[in-house]
Amino acid sequence: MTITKGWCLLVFLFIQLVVMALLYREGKRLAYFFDNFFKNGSSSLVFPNPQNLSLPGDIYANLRLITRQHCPEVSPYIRGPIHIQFPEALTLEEVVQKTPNVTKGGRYKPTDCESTHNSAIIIPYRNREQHLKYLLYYLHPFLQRQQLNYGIYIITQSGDFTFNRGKLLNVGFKEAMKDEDWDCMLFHDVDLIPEDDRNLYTCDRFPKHVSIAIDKFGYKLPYKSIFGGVSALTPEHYLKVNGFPNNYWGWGGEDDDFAARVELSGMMITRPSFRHARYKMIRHVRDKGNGINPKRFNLLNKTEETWKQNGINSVQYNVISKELHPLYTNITVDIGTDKA
Ligand code: BGN
Repeated sequence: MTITKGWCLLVFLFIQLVVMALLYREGKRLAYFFDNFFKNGSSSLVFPNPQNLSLPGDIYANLRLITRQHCPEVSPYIRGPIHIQFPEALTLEEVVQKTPNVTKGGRYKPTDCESTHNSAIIIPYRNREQHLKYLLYYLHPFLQRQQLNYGIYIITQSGDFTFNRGKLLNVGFKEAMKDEDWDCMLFHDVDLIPEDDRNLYTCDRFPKHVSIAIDKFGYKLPYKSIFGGVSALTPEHYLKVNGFPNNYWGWGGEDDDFAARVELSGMMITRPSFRHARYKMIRHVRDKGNGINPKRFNLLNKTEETWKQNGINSVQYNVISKELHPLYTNITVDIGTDKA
């Protein structure tokens, strides 16, 4: 009896010793694991392929697979200035070949970490194949080096009626938001190629004017309140300004109206660094079907009275097709004419 009690005590003490030794040895690794787990939160839980798990092997390797790290605040792939050229012989098929990792519809997610940014690029479009080819060629690697989750949407105006950039952007916003919970929308002209990947395609606290230094304008703002080219807004910003006006047919003014809406809704426009937000504009003659809009001055005079009724809350259109191309999603849309 006494011997049994003594043995029990001895075994108990031995087990305690082993547990303490294990805890001491493993403590740091456990602390590191839980630290990361709580920092990353449950949103970074991923479900790995069971075949990759080594059971009953190293529990830490398995835990690392399950809790994927968030991408770092500053991407290690950012390089700075990009040398832009427009090789005439380049074809869209070659651009597709040179752009691996993009999934159908022009989507991408970093493979080595969990991105905290979901950016949709919305490009109003009609008959600009050459420009689109160059933009895709430079934009995909640019966005991937920034470690973003992203999708590229081309919003194509059907028919021959005068182009309407603002209305197409409203369509782009609505249609892209049906696909995914994007947290930043980049409204992007097809002829602007970013020249430096430190120009982050993410959103700020207020609407951001991004294309502030364009070669065509000597890398300076042509006027202080300009808001055209490339802008970045969260869905909340976009709804707050009621999107773009739907009734600017032809070139000019819709971006100035958009800038006025930012002010009228009590926000301000932010701008990135002039050193980073540099663009090359692809030279072209003015398109047929996008003549200067003579009504733009009159329309701009009325923004204050009209902005709350005319915008994302009143846009009407018919989607003709939605095609998932290898490098972009193309939404072709009938947006009517200025009569209807
Ligand atoms: C402005 C246009 C913008 C255009 C920029 C840059 C107008 C409205 C009359 C004040 N605005 O003059 O739409 O983005 O030039 O090209 O024409």
